[in-house]
Amino acid sequence: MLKKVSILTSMLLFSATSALSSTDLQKVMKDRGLTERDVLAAAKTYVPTGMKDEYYVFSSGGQSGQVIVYGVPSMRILKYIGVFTPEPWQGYGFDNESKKILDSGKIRGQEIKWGDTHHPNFSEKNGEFVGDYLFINDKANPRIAVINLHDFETTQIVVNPVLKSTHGGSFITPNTEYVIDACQYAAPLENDWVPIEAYEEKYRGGVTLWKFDYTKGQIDEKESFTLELPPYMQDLSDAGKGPSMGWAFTNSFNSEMYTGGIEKGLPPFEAGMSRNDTDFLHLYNWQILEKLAKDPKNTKVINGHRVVTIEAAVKGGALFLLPEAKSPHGVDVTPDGKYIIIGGKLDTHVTIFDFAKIKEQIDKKEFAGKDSYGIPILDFKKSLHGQLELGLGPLHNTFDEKDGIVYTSLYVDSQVVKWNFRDLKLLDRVNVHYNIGHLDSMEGKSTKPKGKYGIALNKLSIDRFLPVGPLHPQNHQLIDLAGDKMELLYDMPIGLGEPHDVVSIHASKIKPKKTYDKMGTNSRTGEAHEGATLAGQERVERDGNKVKVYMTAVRSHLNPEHIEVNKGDEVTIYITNLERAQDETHAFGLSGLNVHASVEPGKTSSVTFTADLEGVFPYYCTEFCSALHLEMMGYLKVKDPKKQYPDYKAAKVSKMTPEELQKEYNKIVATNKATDDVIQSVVKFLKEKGFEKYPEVKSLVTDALDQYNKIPHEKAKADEAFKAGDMNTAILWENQVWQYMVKTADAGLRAKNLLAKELSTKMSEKARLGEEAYLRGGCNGCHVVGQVSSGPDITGALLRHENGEKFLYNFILDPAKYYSDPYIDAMIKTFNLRMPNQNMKPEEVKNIIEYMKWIDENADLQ
Ligand code: RUQ
Ligand code: CUA
Repeated sequence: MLKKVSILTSMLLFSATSALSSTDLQKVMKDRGLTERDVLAAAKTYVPTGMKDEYYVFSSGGQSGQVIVYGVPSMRILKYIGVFTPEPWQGYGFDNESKKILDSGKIRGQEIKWGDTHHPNFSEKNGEFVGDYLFINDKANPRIAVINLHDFETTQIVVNPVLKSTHGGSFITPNTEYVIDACQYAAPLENDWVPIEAYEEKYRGGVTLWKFDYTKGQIDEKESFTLELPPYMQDLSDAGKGPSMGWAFTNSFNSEMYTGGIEKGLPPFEAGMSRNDTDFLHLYNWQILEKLAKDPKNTKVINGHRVVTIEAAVKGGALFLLPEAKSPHGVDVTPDGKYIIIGGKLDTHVTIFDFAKIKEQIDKKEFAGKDSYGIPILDFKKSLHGQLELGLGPLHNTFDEKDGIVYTSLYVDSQVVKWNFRDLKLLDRVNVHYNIGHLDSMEGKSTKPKGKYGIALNKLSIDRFLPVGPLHPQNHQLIDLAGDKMELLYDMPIGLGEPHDVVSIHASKIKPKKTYDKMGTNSRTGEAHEGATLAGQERVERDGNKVKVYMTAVRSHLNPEHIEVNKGDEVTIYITNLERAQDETHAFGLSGLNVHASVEPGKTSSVTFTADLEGVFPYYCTEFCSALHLEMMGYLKVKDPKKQYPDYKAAKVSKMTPEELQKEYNKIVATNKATDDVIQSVVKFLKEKGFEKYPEVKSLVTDALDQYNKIPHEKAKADEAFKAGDMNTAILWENQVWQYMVKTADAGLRAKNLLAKELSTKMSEKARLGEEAYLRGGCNGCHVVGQVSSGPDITGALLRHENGEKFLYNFILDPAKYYSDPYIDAMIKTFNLRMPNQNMKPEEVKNIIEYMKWIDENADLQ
């Protein structure tokens, strides 16, 4: 028995197409065991084919050292960006340009092959997100990376010169002045050996303030500096804004300065570090520190890097401590910059500090005391806005568009709690699965949060997905934040590392390039590549044992196709992708030599290797770029100059009689003529419709013409061979002419379709449903739009009969009734076929007629 159609289901159905009956939906629900709530959640997250998501989410890829990009609400993964580790698809870590970036992430000369990416953050203006750059930190190997969001490529990695591990990064000041990266595990700032007994004296924490040059899109290492801090094990950070602009906040979890020693029978770190009731929030003013850092009196230079001493920072009024509940974790400044919310792993409360109260104590120099390093300690009670009991293990916070609303993750309770940070009222809670760390609402960490959707980053997924062995994926859950009550919508397994944190941004704020505008761009620098090679400039240059190959890639060949080098040569291959059409990526893979590069349209990539093995190594384009992609290949031949090789005759083509050759020649010449006719008709269409006004169409046409303009050159070679009586060579060159024609036609037809799409009138909803019904009914089996096939062309069909609309309506509903109508009878005789009854519903037929009207409207675009 089917369940009674409830109001919700019938509402859903009411707005659905007439073709979808209530029984269809109910049957699916029943077969798949879905509740109404499930169906509603699906409707909220489903993004139909061809439609796009509203938000981008950038997630850290955890130990993969990458960044994962996905869309909300669909949770569809869009890209993995190679950051701290090689990513073969993108050639990241394989081509010279990206190797240079990865090499700058070496630590004391040591190559690091993994990362522990933690906190991604966008560039900001007035605390609002700007989709120009993304920053991300590596906790394990203290590094910060800059990703350019105009092509989603990593363009810089900097290594922290003094801290040995960092966690509180990468947090951005409101106008992207600085990227903040705070220490995690205290260690000597120098690279020396220091016994643990000297912990208080010699081990140090710190916060590095990386200066960002916005126009260059680069961290300026020389202008960057570190604030020395006590070895309190600093943790997360956040930058002040509005009234707290200029300040930044970092908490810590080892005010005890406990040093562990489980192997010596001492209580472990965890026992000693959670002994005190309070730890310290560090408050520091980067605007003052920036000035202090300019005076050598205030700094010591360690490993070539300026470190502002604790003493100088205290003296300059730039550093304070504030007790916070023991073992805190997240610290988040509210969007208005007025409050600072602290989560405590071992506390059931969140603590909310009022910045105005903090500032008052600082201004009046009223302190509760000093720590053993001389840093003034502010009064806990006097700084407090309030505390609120939320549940077990509050960690992180994210904000809503509605004033005062904040969402907090509860690690131990596996919940998200909604509350108000102004009046400290608890509003709602929802269970998540399981053990949530960070969470994010849309643009929730900016000064203008959008709320709407939330993402829970759950550390454990336990039983939520098909099992894949003892190492489980993590679970990102999508939560609907739009209403008063939070609703869990969707589970997404993340099978790549432990993603710690995400940031989200409205899709309209990210404007990536579709291709590189300047042919021969070095994508990592954005400048012209030294090895940029245009069509006709392909060559091999040799200088001693250094061989440079200037190669181009265009559908569907690499040029050159044969490279001969000697054993021991150092070979550099520059590959330029000459395409201008978007998504026409080529790639260069060399078998057996660990060489790979991805070359997007307009880009030049280079690879360098020593040819120390003799042999024949095929290379090919690794992206399925075109019908003749498999033919996009070549050979690298490495010869040992010390060896003698036998002589071989060039491969002979099969022995054909002169008559057979002539026949083949005639055939290919005729094919070329026919193909050229198609090309000319496309060209005529494009010109008549003014293709130049549409940039994307224009770039396709430029690509097509590039291919077409190669034809006379090859044709001349064919004609010359023909004249000389070398039929075989003439046929080969005619075939190459055909190759260029096919590619011209391919790009030309794509341009034509794109232009037709640009110019065609918008389809009404009814016409769209009509097209659906037309395809579903299999009408396209006999009728082709714009062409007579096994049935008449449907273009103009409405005009071919008096009172055509009404006539067709009745005819489609019951064709047999009209078989003897003189017009239909004539059609039946012409096509020797009768149109069968497709059992269409009246509504569907009406829609099909709307679709046919749309076809007629756009008939000149066919
Ligand atoms: S931290 S799960 Cu490494 Cu951002 Cu709190
Ligand atoms: Cu180019 Cu495959």
